[in-house]
Amino acid sequence: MAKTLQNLELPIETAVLVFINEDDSEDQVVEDELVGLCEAANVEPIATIRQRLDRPYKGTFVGTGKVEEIAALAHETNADLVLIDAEVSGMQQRNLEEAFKCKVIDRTQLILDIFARRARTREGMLQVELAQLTYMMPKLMSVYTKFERQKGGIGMRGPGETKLESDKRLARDKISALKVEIEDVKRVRSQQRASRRKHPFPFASIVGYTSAGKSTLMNLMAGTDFLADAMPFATLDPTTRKIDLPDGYALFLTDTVGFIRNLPTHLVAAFQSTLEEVTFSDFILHVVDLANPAWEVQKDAVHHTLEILGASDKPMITVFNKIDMVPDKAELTRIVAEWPNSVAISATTGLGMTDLQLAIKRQVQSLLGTVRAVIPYSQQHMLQDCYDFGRVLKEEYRDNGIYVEAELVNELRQKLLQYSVES
Ligand SMILES: Nc1nc2c(ncn2[C@@H]2O[C@H](COP(=O)(O)OP(=O)(O)OP(=O)(O)O)[C@@H](O)[C@H]2O)c(=O)[nH]1
Ligand SMILES: [Mg+2]
Repeated sequence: MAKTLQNLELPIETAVLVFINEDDSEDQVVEDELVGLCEAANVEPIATIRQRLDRPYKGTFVGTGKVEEIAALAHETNADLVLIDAEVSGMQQRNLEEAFKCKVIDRTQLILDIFARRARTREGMLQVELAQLTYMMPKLMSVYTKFERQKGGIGMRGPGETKLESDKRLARDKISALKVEIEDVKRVRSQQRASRRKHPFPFASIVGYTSAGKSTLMNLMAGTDFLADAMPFATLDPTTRKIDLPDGYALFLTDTVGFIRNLPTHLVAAFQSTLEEVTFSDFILHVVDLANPAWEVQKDAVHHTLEILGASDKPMITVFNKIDMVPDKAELTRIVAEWPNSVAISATTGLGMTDLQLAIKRQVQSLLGTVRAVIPYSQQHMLQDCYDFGRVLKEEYRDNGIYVEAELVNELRQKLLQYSVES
């Protein structure tokens, strides 16, 4: 059954890492990323091996020669596990475990394990468990199919098969139960969102590749002290804060879980409730770690994930971060010029923050519309709403009510439309 670890200090496990990437120019980046993931999961890499694959082998994922090579290396180093930097099927995993005589873990399992360690809220834990079970289901299926094929006949129900059947049913029941619980949590979140919507400031979400600096930026803008750490997936649960901008503008900003490449779609789907904040945003701040040599690949991975979430057509400000670590200033200028609606900042030194605030202000302004209305004296509280939740440009006491000219977000604008006048 799926485990939901929390604050559990597990011993360090040693691992042989198996890299699969085709493009040798990416070797270092791919390697660094997996080593980072290992560190976050208490796994110590003790040897690495590489296989260039056009297509995985059906039974063992890697080729026969490679299976022997890895088995020898695992034996020699006395590794606790072999970590494959790809998604392997249940059947492949089992065949490899038999060959290596040790545990085999794939990239998705490793990431899920990190998520499980990071989960702090009920919602986070429920989602991790759902993701783990959803991930396990096809593996259970493949075990079952293999058994079935081996036995071949009708009425040959062995104990192993019965156990698998009941495992499958248990997993399926648990998945349904988790989905119901997550629906509950989602309802609470949607109530919170609705109550925030009563304060009609625009909503924005910070998205980006893991470790891009999202939480560091959130902390700088909101004056908060959320965990920001070099470890991947430091943030799992979303947090929202109100941010005040110069000239009386404001917005709600949400910091959320980081993205990573090669994340299976169903895994993204399991985190739908956390990532829902992104889909409800009026616009997106996409933080890109410009100091990472693979920033373009990471950027594409984020765009791809946004597509899966159905959030790719939202207005976006691209925030190139960590420019304190980018020595080539001409390159920086070129990149910002090349990408529409982008700014360059350092979330640790505060460099470029004025540009970012200006870009956000422009985005907020574009979501606001000007209203001219005469509010009846009996509805005076609406004038206060305009002050609290918008920008009042003009106010005049007239015989039939208070004339206001204000910049407001759509929700509040709608309420005032009934009293609107030409001037
Ligand atoms: N040099 C430098 N380091 C930065 C900058 N912004 C963030 N960092 C560092 O990058 C690491 C990751 O920062 P986080 O803010 O945790 O990144 P994140 O995007 O929230 O990461 P996850 O929540 O794990 O997805 C931390 O060690 C930060 O101190 C920056 O502008 N310059
Ligand atoms: Mg974070």
